Amino acid sequence: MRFERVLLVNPFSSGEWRGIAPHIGQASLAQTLLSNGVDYQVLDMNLGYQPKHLLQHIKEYKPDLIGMSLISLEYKKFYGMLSEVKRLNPGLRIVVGGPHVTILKEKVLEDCPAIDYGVLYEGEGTLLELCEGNAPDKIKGLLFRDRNRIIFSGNRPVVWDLDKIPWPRYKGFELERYIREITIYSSRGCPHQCTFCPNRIISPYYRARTPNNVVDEIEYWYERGHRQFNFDDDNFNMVRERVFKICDEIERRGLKKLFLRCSNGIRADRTDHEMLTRMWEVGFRYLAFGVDGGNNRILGIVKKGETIETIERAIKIACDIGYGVKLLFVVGTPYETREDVEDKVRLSRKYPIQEVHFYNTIPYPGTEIYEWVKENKYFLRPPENYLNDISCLTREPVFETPELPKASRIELYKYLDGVRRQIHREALRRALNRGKWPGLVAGQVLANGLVERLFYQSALARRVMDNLRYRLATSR
Ligand code: B12
Ligand code: SF4
Repeated sequence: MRFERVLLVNPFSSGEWRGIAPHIGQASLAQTLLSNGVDYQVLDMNLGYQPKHLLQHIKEYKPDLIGMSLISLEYKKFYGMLSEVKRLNPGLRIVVGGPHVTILKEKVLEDCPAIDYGVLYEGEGTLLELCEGNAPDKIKGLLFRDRNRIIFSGNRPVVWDLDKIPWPRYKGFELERYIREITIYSSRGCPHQCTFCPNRIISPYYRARTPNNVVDEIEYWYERGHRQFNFDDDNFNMVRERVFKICDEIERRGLKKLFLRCSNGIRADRTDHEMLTRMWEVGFRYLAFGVDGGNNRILGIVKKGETIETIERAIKIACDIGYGVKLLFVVGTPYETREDVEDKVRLSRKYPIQEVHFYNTIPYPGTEIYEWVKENKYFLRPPENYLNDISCLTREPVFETPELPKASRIELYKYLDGVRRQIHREALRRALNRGKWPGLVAGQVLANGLVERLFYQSALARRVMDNLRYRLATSR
């Protein structure tokens, strides 16, 4: 069966990330469809669309395939949405992809009879072959139904040359409704094996686009007036040489007044003074570090593969150069004690950082932590429930340990929220002292929960914030 009209849907619509940036996975799928002449439209429910808008869109566009991206959070709601779509449009085929499907596999089609196909891992090639009308059993990476059975066609070969996947031009996306920052995914995957991280299942092979290809994307948007870019890679600085080459290429092409961020976390052990100085020269101003442990005991237990000394050195270099620095910690991992958590707090207070996040640890199926919690019967709620309604930002623990029982965890998260607010206030005070008020207001609004949520409800407010942030970053 060929598919000629595809409606790509991002159903996720709650929380503080609302309407910030288009879904990169969907943008990448869209570009592959566009490059191969398959008609598509996009509905990003993160922009405030409701299920009734989805049904209306289906009525007007008359797609023959719905392509929905699924993360685990709120998956039951999305299953309900798809069931309603199918009930009203029985002939319409539904394909789903994304981390939820890659992690739970057949279970997704078992639990939601409305879904016809599931795509595991990266979906560009699989979706295209599906649209081209290939037999499902010949399309690698596909889950499909054969009478009453759910069949997996087998893993698809890894795409080692990422330059072969066209980067997104966002045709059909309401790009003007998001902040003006363009998200760049310059590499995929991560070779590390942190025990809490689902990336080892979702995206275990590290591959990188060539510097030319990455800077082509930046230049394309630069010519259209964009100056802000966020590298959302799992591991942007994995290959040192590549980072330098990207910087050289940005400079060679004369792309000036850029504001570049790495908000998803770079590896401290791949960072050095020379690299961060070079990155600063071409416009990088904001870096996040996935720290996760506050001392070597916990770093060892979570298999972070780096020491606290290395991490501290990287944070210090970044702060000394002048970067806005964000630290990311998972809290409550196995064997972690209250004193270990205090080490995280001490580390966060030791350097003039701009932001910190203390995440609730969520055991995702397939991770080492998940197996450990399961074996020890430490779950406070069954995974099928917490995967649906608890995220790393939620302050409800989903498992406990002898070192940190449920009550201590709840109290701890409250305490850490206070520490977080304090650190942000401190950053605000420092910025005020330096006379950096416009940017610091922007930074703080971005960093503080309530104001942040209020602002993200409004496209106009987002635009104002965006401008302030850019002015600060480029004034240094
Ligand atoms: C960048 C990122 C973000 C960015 C998104 C930026 C953007 N513009 O898209 C921000 C910061 C906003 C974000 C927010 C959140 N994120 Co996030 N994020 C990521 C991250 C690091 C990369 C995702 C990405 O862009 N990958 C690159 C693209 C190309 O891949 P992709 O999106 O996976 O899409 C490919 C395939 O999945 C597949 N595919 C996807 N959809 C579909 C649909 C169809 C039809 C088909 C055929 C295929 C297909 O094909 C795509 C192309 O190859 C991942 C970790 C990771 N490495 O995956 C976490 C991750 C996806 N996030 C996660 C979570 C939980 C969240 C939040 C809920 C955070 C929270 N509150 O706790 C929010 C929800 C946001 C939302 N509205 O959806 C989890 C999901 C876990 C799970 N099991 O579901 C992950 C895996 C992180 C983690 N380690 O826990 N996130
Ligand atoms: S936490 Fe970071 S370094 Fe560790 S496996 Fe995940 S992406 Fe890689």
